[in-house]
Amino acid sequence: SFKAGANGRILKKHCECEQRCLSLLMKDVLRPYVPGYHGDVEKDGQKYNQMEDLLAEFDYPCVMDCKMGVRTYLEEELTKARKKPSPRPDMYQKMIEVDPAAPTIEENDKKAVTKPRYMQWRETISSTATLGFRIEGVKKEDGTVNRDFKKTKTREQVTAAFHDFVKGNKDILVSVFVWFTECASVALNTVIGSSLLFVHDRNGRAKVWMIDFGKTTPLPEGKELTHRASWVEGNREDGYLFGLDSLLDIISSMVNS
Ligand code: 4IP
Ligand code: ADP
Ligand code: MN
Repeated sequence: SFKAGANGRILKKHCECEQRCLSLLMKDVLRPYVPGYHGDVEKDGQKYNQMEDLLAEFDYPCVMDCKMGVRTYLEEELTKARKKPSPRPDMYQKMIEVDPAAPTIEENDKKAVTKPRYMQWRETISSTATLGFRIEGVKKEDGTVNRDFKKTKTREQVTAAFHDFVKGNKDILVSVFVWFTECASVALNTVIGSSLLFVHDRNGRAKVWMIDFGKTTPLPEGKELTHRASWVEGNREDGYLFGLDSLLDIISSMVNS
């Protein structure tokens, strides 16, 4: 869903929700921590959001994508799946590739699962449900990609993956994070499926950005989230700060050991 754009920009398949969010973020205190947004463009009949290529300033970058939060799907998707379940054979296939014993008898009969069922299963086999974030993928400086983190679940497994990513250079991990916790703009949205993108390179440059706002939605007027409270259906909590807390805790123990 990405395309190279002009002058150090990239094009991501257009999404109304992400456009709204990126536009607001351009006027927000979080502005330095998100890709610069340059409006939408149309190319070959497809609409795109145009944004800053975060890797442009790096020399042979290593990249890690951590998906934040305890929940990775919208409450609306849950409501929809309940009212009018749409079977997802593709998600059933992805499920049995990881664990043939995961589907229920009924799911095996249908060779399909619902989206929330698949997403919840992904949350519990990874660190999402317990730590409030998970590693989605890592790209090394030689361009090789590792997306084999679906069962990276325990604090020890996550720490080992971080270690491997920074290759022992712990300084890389320190450069971040004071900004986020007190940020009102976060309080006013449910942030689902958004990632932190960690980047470092051979010159020792290191940075972290927030990306992927395709499922970040405004709260009803007057409602605010803690981003730390447990999610129960209807309260819209996302566990974003719960995840950030545990991520910071893991990083601090790595830095101090
Ligand atoms: C994917 O599952 C990811 O969760 C996608 O989120 C999600 O897209 C897909 O849902 C789901 O199939 P795997 O990572 O296990 O393959 P992301 O793109 O952020 O990684 P959404 O649209 O929910 O963000 P579908 O419904 O698009 O297939
Ligand atoms: P999707 O909504 O399809 O999941 P994301 O926004 O999460 O897409 O981006 C997918 C991947 O693309 C990220 O893990 C990251 O490696 C890369 N990426 C996303 N945005 C940028 C950007 N602005 N600059 C450079 N790389 C990016
Ligand atoms: Mn996404």
